[in-house]
Amino acid sequence: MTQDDKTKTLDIQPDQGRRKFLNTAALVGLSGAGLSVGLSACKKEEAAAPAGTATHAAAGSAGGVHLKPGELDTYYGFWSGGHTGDFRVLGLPSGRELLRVPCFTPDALVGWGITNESKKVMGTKPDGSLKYTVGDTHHTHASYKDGNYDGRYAWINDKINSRIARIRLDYFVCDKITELPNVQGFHGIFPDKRDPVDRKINYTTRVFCGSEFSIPLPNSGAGMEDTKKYRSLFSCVDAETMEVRWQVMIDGNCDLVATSYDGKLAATNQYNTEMGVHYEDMMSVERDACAFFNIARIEAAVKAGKTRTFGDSKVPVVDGTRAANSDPKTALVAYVSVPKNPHGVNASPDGKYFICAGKLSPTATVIELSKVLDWFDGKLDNPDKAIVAEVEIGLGPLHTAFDGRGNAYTTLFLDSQVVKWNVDAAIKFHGGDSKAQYVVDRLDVHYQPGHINASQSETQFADGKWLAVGCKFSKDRYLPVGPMHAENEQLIDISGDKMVLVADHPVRPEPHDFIIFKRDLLRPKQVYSLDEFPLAVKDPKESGVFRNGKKVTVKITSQAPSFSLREFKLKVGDEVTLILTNLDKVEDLTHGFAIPKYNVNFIVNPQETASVTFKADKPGVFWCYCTHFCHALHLEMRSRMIVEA
Ligand code: CUK
Ligand code: CUA
Ligand code: CA
Repeated sequence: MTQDDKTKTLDIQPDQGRRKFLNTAALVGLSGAGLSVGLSACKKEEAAAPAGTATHAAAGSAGGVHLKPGELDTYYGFWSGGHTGDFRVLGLPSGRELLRVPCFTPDALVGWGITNESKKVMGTKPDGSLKYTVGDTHHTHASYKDGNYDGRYAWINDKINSRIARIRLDYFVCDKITELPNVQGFHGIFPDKRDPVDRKINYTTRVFCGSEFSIPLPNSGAGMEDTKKYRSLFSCVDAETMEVRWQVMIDGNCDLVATSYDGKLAATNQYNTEMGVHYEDMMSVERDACAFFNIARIEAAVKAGKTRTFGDSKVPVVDGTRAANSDPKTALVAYVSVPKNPHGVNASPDGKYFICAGKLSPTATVIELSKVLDWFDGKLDNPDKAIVAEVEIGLGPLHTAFDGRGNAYTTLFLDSQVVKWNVDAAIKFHGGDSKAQYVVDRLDVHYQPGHINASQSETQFADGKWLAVGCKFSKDRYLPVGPMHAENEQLIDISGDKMVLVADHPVRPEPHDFIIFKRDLLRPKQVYSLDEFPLAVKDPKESGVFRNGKKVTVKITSQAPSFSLREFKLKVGDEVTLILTNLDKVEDLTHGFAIPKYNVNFIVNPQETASVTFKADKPGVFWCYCTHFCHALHLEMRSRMIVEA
């Protein structure tokens, strides 16, 4: 042990006290949630598998996390930003943040929410202002082909205003946002992996969206006290058009979403089958559910017109409630019962199982997908018989990742641990083999982990190298910077039998979910194509001020270190649309365009075009300047906007 490691061990000591304190506090908060059972159960197990205390002293074989200057990461990580409303790109294993892609909320760096192009994607009110300026991103997943990521798109949810955004992965920009009708609290999201009927379609064509909060349908002021009639809809969005194809009305709520590799099933875990409106109502029964959607049957029902609509929405809605789906031969939805207030449903990379984490139950439930299909085929009399394991793993299980070697890794929020457990052994244990040791390892994390994911875990090519854990509390892990703490994304080497904690990465609050995949699955473009932009000013000679009464169009190009117009003249009262094309073709040569006192700033990347519209309401001279350092004469790169009274 080196001196450094000793210090590290000493540093860890005080955290034991904090760990206990927070656990006790959390347990008191949840008294009556049936957790005492879990506590004693876990104590027993700890003797067999003591909590991991490994530090970086015992590195596994996945490789170092410290990259030398100039070295590139071997994995991409896509992270949600939480209520910053963005999508983030990290390099792994270094943990370096490479990019934030603004989606739902304005971003001052690129001018998202300022340019006309971004406002069109975000959505505007009749007066041209943004419809929404807040967002809350939780879950991001990418498009599939042949069971692996194909590098076309990623999608991300906005929980606050129930919007889904698509990110084009050639340019890493958000190109479409759709607001889901008649839902609130859009939370879980997952693309399908192939078509359930047309077997030639072996790639993503649909994205499924769960809605966490139940509301009156339609939510237009009637029936607000009749809470038993509140409903949630499960939505299917077309991956290409981004239009909502159909929705399913269900009993209970949706939380997270998973999809099967054969395209036949999607599922959402439900923590509020009680359909309660207060938290004590939501945790009043011992078992909730995981609802399985039979995609082919739902699409057939939509085609056959067995649908209805709510309010102004034209989206067809099929009936997925329990009462309408008791006959397996015609059912669109199967409700598999799982313990109390589950959180997280994750598909194993072998395509066989979905795993629901218990949250208020110290268990994980393993559901075999072929058996769910058997129920739909009338070969199984009860969908609950698709449960092949339900085993205790620790307190507050939330999300699960996989290593492709048969092991699952589940976050334990209350225990502040990750538990590694073997799925086959859990199935054996559940089947009566009391000697089956399914818990393989436990590791302390810092602290209160939520999401977890492993490299390639959400594909059929899970490679079992890296595990990242999103810890909701960082407490003493970083220099204090006042009351708000960074979140702590921890990196764990899972290439060996024991998990080894190798790095802490601070992140700005507050990401939830993320995915990690090999870098060669993406080939982003470094320069735009002028043809992407209908308004492109393709030649500096096209620049100028074009007047049509009060409507004025200003066309400008940029080529370091100058703008094509050294000055341009406007009159007070003009309604101005300014179009800027960056004609530089050199990689990384970005220009900015700021107009003082007019609240305008945006960037144009190589060969990109962007436009802004504003009213010339102040007379004077305004030095429009380049905000993005581009050249030795960057400071001199300006254009004089002259507004005449
Ligand atoms: S939820 Cu955040 S830790 Cu929105 Cu995915 Cu589980
Ligand atoms: Cu152009 Cu700085
Ligand atoms: Ca419940």
